[in-house]
Amino acid sequence: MWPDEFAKLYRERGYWTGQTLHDLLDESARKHPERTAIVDRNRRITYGELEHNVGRLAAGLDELGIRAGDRVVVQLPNVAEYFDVIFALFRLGALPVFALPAHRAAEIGYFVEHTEAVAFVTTDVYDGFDHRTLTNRTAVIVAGEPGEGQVALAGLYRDEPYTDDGPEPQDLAFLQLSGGSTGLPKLIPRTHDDYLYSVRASAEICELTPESAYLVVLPVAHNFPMSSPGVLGVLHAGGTVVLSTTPDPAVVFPLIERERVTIAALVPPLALVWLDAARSTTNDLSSLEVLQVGGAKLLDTVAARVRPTLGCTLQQVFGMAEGLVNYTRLDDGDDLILHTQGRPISPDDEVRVVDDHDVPVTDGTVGHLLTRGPYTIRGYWRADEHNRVAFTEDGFYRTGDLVRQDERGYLTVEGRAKDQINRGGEKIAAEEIEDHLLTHPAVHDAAVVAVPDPYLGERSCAFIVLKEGAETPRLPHIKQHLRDRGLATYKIPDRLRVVESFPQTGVGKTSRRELRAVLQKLADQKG
Ligand code: AMP
Ligand code: DBH
Repeated sequence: MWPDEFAKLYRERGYWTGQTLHDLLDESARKHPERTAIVDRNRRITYGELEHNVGRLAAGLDELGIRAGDRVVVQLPNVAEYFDVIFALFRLGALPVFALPAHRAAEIGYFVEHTEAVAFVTTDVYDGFDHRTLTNRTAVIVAGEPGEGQVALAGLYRDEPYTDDGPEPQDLAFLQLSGGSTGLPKLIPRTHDDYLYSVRASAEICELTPESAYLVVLPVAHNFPMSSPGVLGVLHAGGTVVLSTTPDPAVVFPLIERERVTIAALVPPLALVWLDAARSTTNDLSSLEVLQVGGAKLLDTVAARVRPTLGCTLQQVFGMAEGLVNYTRLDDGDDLILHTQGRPISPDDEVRVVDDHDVPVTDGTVGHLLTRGPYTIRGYWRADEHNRVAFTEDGFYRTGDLVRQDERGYLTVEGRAKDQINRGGEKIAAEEIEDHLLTHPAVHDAAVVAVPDPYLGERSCAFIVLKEGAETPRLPHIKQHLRDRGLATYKIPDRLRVVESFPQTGVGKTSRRELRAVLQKLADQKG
């Protein structure tokens, strides 16, 4: 949490306004109850209906025994019920823990145990996978057909809404996930006050209005489509959230035409797919005003195709669930929009670009990005040891990104110093995968690095050293071993390479980081 003098400053400057996330919905429902808040593949829901359903569901969740401060792991695809669930939890002051649909038993089990969750809210079968089987360590609430001993979400809506007091604005609102770089995923504690500031300021930067229609194709619980300005920004502005369970242009382009979508958020690989498909589409995409691209570095050559092909403004978004979000502004010139990842939301976002010894570098020089500010966390949830390395003593978050800052304050991402693979916006912590690989009986040692990929930007490559005398396992078996351990599919290494031994990386104790750097070169050479 922020030291008192910072909290005081952020309130004085009007960033923290003393609102909760539930107040955001309340306010919009009061202002325009008849406007459409959510459209999904089955339903259209007005602000008035959403508010009403949230109150009724909060009453049912309260009856189940869910209390303020309790953690509830939420894993839902892009469906309207997601909004009932998260706002009902906000209403109670219970904390959603935002899992992604791609997560499997390894991740969900960890979230449930680490957060001591009182419930897991999920779907029945989605994308061919049965989510009801992911954990039996807590109460399972299913949006759909529940399994034995599980609770149907649909049965939890009471006639009368919940009326007790809600949480305080300075309270934690939820736990968001970090892509991370160490063994186990870290959880990011965000307060109502700090998150709402980033949402309101983002809605303004992106010029959202009640006429805005925002298309969600990325997983709705991810921090980018949630808050930059995301679904919360749209609900704050009184616009319409249009949910799609697929990013496929064959489905989504007709949806853009039908709903007159004005703004959409993509990761770079999807931007490429859309740009290619747009050349031959018969759909009318002329309602699109802004295409946001973020989550991973967008190539200049792809950036340059957005306006000519889609006829809309590109907005680059460089953000992180830990806080800091940078945007190119809609009226910036092409020099900024095509070649930078934007500048911070807030005049009080403090950005430091430093060398390996934390000494600031001069403008235009590449260095490590450190940041602190009114919506950037001061520590991960229950992770004291990790926090000592992930934050400076004076509270700056070490992003692990290598950036350049120009004299106007705009940032360009030049690389990364953290042990992470950014697979088209999906982050993979090298150490987490290595730890899983080491559980295979034939594996003596493992190191996971990124390899360049023309479509995803990066893919993952695992180098393994076999145990002496171990029979060489077939590589598909090793991948299967990781799947059997319940690892999300995007974390399964794209490539596996068996090597005799790992290179020596200097004197004394082998540094994992140096080792990965050496293997990275090997991977780059051989492609
Ligand atoms: P996370 O901390 O898991 O929320 O992931 C945030 C990270 O994603 C950042 O620290 C960057 O490494 C990466 N990232 C997000 N947006 C961009 C972008 N526009 N360009 C390059 N990297 C990005
Ligand atoms: O990658 C991210 O985590 C991200 C990207 C853009 C993010 O959290 C955000 C905007 O808010």
